[in-house]
Amino acid sequence: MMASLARTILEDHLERGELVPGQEIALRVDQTLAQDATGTMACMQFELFGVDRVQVETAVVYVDHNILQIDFKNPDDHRFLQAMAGRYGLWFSRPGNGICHYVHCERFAMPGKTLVGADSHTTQSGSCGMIAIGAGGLDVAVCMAGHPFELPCPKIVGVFLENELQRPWIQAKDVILELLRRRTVRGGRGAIFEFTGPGLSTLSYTERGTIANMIAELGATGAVFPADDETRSWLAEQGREEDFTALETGDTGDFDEEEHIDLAALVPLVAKPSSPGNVVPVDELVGTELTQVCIGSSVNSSYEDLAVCGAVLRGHELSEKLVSATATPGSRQILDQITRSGTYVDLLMAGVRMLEPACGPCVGMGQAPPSGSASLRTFNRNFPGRSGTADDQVYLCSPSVAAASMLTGVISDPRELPAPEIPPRPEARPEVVQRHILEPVPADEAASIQIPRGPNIKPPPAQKALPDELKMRVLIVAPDDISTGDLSPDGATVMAYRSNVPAIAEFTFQHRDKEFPKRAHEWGGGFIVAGDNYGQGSSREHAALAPAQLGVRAVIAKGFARIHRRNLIAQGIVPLLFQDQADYDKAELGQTWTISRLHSIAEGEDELETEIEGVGTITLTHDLLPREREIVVAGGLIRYLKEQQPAPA
Ligand code: MIC
Repeated sequence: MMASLARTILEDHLERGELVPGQEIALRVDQTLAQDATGTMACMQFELFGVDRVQVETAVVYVDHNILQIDFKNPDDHRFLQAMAGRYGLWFSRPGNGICHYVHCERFAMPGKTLVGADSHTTQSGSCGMIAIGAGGLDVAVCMAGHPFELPCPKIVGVFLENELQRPWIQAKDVILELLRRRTVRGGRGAIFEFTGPGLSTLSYTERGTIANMIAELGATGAVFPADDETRSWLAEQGREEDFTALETGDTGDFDEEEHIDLAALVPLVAKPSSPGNVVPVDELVGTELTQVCIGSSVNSSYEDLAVCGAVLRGHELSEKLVSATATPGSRQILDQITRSGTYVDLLMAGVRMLEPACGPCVGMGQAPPSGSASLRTFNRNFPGRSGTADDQVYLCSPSVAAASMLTGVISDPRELPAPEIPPRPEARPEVVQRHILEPVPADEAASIQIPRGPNIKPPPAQKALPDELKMRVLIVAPDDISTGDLSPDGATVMAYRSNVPAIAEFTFQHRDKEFPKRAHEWGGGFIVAGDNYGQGSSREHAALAPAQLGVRAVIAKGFARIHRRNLIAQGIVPLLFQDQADYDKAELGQTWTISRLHSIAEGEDELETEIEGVGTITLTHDLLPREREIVVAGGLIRYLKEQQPAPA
């Protein structure tokens, strides 16, 4: 019996704890990544630890999110990050080089290693036989400063793949959409999905990347693929064959749970508005009118993804029903390849707008669709308003469904098309990317690098001690599945304030409750009450930093998403749970709640009496792990670490 690869890598990196699902563990981290929208805050928090140089083998900062330069804010951030990278020994990937997940897979991912990244889709590097986990900026900063990464030990779900995809119309996207269809956006919480079985060898490295990227949509901790012949030839093409080590994934008997997927039986799937878990077969949606179709961007922007679309569109034009269509390659290498294969011209001539390799429309960085209309996208998320249009109707699909729909202007089933002639992938030229990833500056030169801070770059707000008793008002009663995009919205306007917490706080809950920040100011802070899966989606710690800035001291929910739960803890907001979920219904806007004996959490207390004015007493509880108890009582991770390790004299 083969042992689970995920468990083997976890074991190799275990610094503290036992590999028992749910128990607190700490892992040695080999690599970190951050991008510009999360990286400025991560870097400023790293500075607080007074460490002279990053303490991991490889740390990279990518500029790929806030790439619109319509005023000084984003370019100031880029200049800051370039200088920070130079000063502290990170690699710096310039804007235009590509999306962090793609470039990391091309240039840095390595079998058997661990990667912690300030972006939820860091999981994409799991395609290379490594454990790759998304985290908040502060957790990544702590790893860069040499601390291990703390997390609840995940369970391992073995996903057995049988047979082969019916290409070109059934694609890797349909595998991950199938998992989302079965399990929904909450169905991967606390788990690493390990892919195995006879169908695996038929999936290319970038197809595996598609699945690993979107494992984040299940709320999972990560995805792991083996390092096999496919991985070896990918690394060889990247001029990195020496980074290869063969690693097999596990077999029946070594997993906590199993899933079985017959690749040959899959049909094209589509996630309907406005959740990646809202998945149905394309048949149910055929004929839905569209105004926009977008391919590429954060996921499905590999050579093969774009080439199939180019081949379908060759010699045709976009339907007149559409207002626009876009294509975004994942990296400068892919842009180079589609240029040489003719795909670029195929797309261009068909009328597709060719965008630069960056996250772009996936995070509402341009290309918002017309009001109230349907946009079909090969992206990973369709939370309400994420596209930049408040009443958007975003559908998520594979590249072949997108290509078929570009021809017709309505959602279409690609299986009705004639077989396309897909141009083979031209040999990769990794230097087109590598040249623009600036190397870490040697330590002796680095010490003298000055770090320019533009006027929008403000220091991270100081964390505050947690009082033993909190008597505050309920600022909002929110439903299930609140995303971090509800808390700290996507899009060019808001994301330009990622380096300025007081400013970005004014956009908290903008799409759901415009008055929230004003109310929080007037009431001197308060509590958020929410349903299950609170904080699903991205890793952005701004979804915790901004409420903290507005005086939120606790979130009381039916359940939390993994990364956001940890971000709350790290930023000094207590994540509490209802002992009796029916008590959620007692919550009302404006009520005063008194939560007592909060400091007893650090002594092992699990139940907190809470008085709701005019209603009575309820019991709140929590699922904090031993160190997390101490972190919340200290008022956040920075305060906790400083208390543990007094600053050098
Ligand atoms: C996303 O896809 O939601 C993002 C934008 O990449 C985020 C990171 C961010 O908000 O900066 C993520 O996935 O963590």
